[in-house]
Amino acid sequence: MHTMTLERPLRIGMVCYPTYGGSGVVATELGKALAERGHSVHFISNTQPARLDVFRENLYFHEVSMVHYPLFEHSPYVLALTGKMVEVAREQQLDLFHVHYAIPHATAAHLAKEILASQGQRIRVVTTLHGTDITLVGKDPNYAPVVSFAIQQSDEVTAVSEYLRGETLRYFDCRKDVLVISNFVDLQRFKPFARAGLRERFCPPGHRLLVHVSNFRRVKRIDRVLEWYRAIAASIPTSLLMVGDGPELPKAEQTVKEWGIQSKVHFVGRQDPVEELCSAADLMLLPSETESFGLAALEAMACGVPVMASEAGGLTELIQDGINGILVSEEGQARGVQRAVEILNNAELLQHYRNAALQRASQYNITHILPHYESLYAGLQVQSSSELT
Ligand code: GMT
Repeated sequence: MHTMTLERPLRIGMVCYPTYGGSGVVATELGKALAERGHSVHFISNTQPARLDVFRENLYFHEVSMVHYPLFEHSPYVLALTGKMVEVAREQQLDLFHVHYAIPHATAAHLAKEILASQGQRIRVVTTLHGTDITLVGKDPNYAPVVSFAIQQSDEVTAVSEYLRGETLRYFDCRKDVLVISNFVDLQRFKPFARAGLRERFCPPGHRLLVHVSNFRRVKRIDRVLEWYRAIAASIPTSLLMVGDGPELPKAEQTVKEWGIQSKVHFVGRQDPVEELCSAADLMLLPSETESFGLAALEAMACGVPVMASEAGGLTELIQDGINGILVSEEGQARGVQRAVEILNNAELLQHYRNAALQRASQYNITHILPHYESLYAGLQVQSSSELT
């Protein structure tokens, strides 16, 4: 990639969902890294993002407050967000909005940009597509034309994997290219931990420990996590750590009760930081129906944990089958389980996979990825100044 250098630190409005979902995490970690590089980063969201620490230099949070009125069955968040974006852009003299997840953030950015232009302020918009905003929700015929338009109107659009770029160009009328800037991990934070006694809390001596981390939505196929676990545990003594929560959690808890495996499957809810929990495990299970990137897999790999995942979407770009993980096709479920058992049964082979996972994760260090975003911003800065001359 050709890189450009910024003329000066920027004032950036970072718009994202605040929850534990991957897009909010990526936005927050990116914002924190940009702030350390001297840029002023103003987060705009309905609640403070989970991983954001606003007491750090150059980081700010602006809460979107909703207007409730009896006429509204659903309060119009997009309008409240747009209003807040306009206010922050004006008061902080922002150079650009970087919005994460197209729906509705890219639409709000376009509206805010037009409002600001009508008041004489020029602002740029970068939209980062994360996955379900394209592959699931965005494709819905109710949303698709709006997403297409918001993509067209953004000054730059990025996707977190080649797979997602392909899906975006295939399903949407983009009228522009989509740049791939892959997700990243902070290796200073995500690294192998060995917290005394932690593994033993979840698995007796001699057991292998599997882990799953997600927001327990249908796309994560929690039922398949349990099926994989049960099949593996039939061949080798194994326990399972389930981290996170979401709509599919009650059903999963019920299944575990029905199967009578409560003593071996541990639901620990949302946990941040997850690096210590991941580090305690031998293998992560991620049988998602689709995954534009699979940030949870990368974070596990950075902790030295290989990943058994479905052969789907961006997971096939991150995980190298037979080297640092296992990719399981729809037809290859039994074979996938058999390979997992082989690895878990062989300490030397498992260590080999662990080392390879660490090595793979090091290629996604935030320090390698951040310059790509800065270069993108620099390109916009150059365009803006050349338009003025
Ligand atoms: O599905 C999630 O875990 C949340 C969702 C989001 O946008 O909040 O995640 C998507 O974005 C992540 C960060 O870019 C990716 O790592 C996930 O693969 C992607 N999820 C899906 O594509 C299902």
